[in-house]
Amino acid sequence: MEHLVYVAFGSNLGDRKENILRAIEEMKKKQMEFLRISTMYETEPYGLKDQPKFINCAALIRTSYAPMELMDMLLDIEKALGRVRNVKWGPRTIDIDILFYDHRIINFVDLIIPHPDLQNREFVLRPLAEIAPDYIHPKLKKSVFEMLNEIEGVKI
Ligand code: PH2
Ligand code: MG
Ligand code: MG
Repeated sequence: MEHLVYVAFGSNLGDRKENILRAIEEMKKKQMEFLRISTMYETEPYGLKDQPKFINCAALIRTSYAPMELMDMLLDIEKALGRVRNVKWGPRTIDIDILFYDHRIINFVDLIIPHPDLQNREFVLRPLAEIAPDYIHPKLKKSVFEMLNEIEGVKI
């Protein structure tokens, strides 16, 4: 079975664009097919503010991995690219998050999909709006475009 999955990339250490491009290459080697990739954006740090600026982008992939399997592979790729986890929300060479997995709602202990904070994150919604403005959040029942407009405070 093939699945459509939206993922978000973030990096704020080292060569940030190169880190994201390398993550994409590693994912391609593991049977994740890229259907769309957004522009890369430089963004102000969200949450923990005292850290370098990020590069963020989003992509749509097609894969046959189950959600947990996919998450494990993405964590392995993060490790292979030198990610060390210490500070929550702190600086990282690469972060790969699953935003949406088909239209499913998943609440495992260590994997929640849709990503639970995506509706509050402009650095996720702006690139996502380039590649999936009409995708409807399966829990909030709002499109990516609507969610982005809400946090921007922009009237349609
Ligand atoms: N990721 C975080 C915390 N803050 N800020 C920006 N701009 N971009 C990120 O990818 C990011 C963040 C934790 O995942
Ligand atoms: Mg993240
Ligand atoms: Mg993550």
